[in-house]
Amino acid sequence: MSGRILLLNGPNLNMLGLREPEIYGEATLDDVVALTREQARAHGCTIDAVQSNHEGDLIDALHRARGTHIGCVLNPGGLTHTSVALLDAVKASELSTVEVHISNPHAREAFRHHSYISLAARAVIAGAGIQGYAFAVDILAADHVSRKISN
Ligand code: DHK
Repeated sequence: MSGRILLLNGPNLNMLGLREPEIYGEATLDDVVALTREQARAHGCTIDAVQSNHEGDLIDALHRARGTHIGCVLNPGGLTHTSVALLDAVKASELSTVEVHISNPHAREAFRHHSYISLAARAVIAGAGIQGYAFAVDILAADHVSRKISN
């Protein structure tokens, strides 16, 4: 079951493994990409991985993936809680998007409890550590199979 999945990581996720390991763990962004690729491969899918600390780059990546990818695994980092523009880009991309958080934002500061992105998310996975990225791939791949069967 082939299909391209966009793996999009936002601000500060390039610092995984170094940054607040008691919250985000010791795995690096390379580990996240490798895990996500492995899970995608098990479903016959491929991953295009993008990380940026710049909102506009994330928006551009979503626009580029419109019509070419079966879905997006998105950890928007801090933009989760602030960015209407990123929400609009998720909608404009028409990509089925699974929002992933390594930590559980609901168990943290109040400003992390609201997500703009969730308004457009197919699903939200939070607090499962980096394994959440693999679960997100499972959801997108399963949806892709269902769509193929019903078409
Ligand atoms: C990552 C961040 O960088 C934070 O700004 C979010 C999210 C939580 C995570 O848990 O992956 O609040």
